Amino acid sequence: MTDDSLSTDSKLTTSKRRWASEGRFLTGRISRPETDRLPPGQHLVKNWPVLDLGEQPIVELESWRLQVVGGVEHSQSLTWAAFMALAQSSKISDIHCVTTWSRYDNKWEGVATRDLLDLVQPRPEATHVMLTSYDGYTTNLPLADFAAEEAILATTWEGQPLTRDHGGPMRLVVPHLYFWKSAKWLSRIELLAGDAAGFWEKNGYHMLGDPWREQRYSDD
Ligand SMILES: Nc1nc2c(c(=O)[nH]1)N[C@H]1C(S)=C(S)[C@@H](COP(=O)(O)O)O[C@H]1N2
Ligand SMILES: [Mo]
Repeated sequence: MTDDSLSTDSKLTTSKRRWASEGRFLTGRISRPETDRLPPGQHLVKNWPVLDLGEQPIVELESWRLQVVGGVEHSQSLTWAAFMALAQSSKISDIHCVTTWSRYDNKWEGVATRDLLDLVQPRPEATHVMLTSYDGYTTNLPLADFAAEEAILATTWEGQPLTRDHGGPMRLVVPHLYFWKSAKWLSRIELLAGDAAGFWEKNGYHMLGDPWREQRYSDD
């Protein structure tokens, strides 16, 4: 490899190297054996239930925007075309809903949250993320969890465009947390210097929501 090729990719890899050196997004999680795949208190479903506040917004691609703001070097207001021009990834993951259903092996395509973070460059003080959606829903999570390897801003499910009832045209999927953290119809990602409660978190749900530790309610 020449010095030239090192410098051309440096813009994209700088933040990754910095995060790696800080150990910033290392959550210490390891892959689990198949027998230990279902978190405590969960049961398996084959269908995919729809859960939301009841209003499923119609978001036209022409007017769709994804804002990334707050503790970032390069805030964004991405059009659909700009979003689809970002590196596209594919992930397969399990869903764990706090209402006790889990669904295995969901195939998602979209933009890995890490690739979006490479674009915006989080500032050192950013520790948490607040997500806001087109239906007014909000939810919060630590930046390290938002940046997890499996986390994706999904535009397809099982090879088909994400349907409106499941959050189309784009939703977040953070599979290692309860599914209420996976905002449907996502419109805004704000990086914060501390934690703040979103909709369900203000209504008694856990600030983190780790299914493996059964963090359903704020006192769990
Ligand atoms: N914008 C938005 N996102 C949301 C919700 C919501 O009401 N509005 N509900 C959350 C909850 S509680 C769950 S369990 C999942 C359900 O996603 P699904 O309907 O695709 O199964 O979406 C989450 N994301
Ligand atoms: Mo939920």
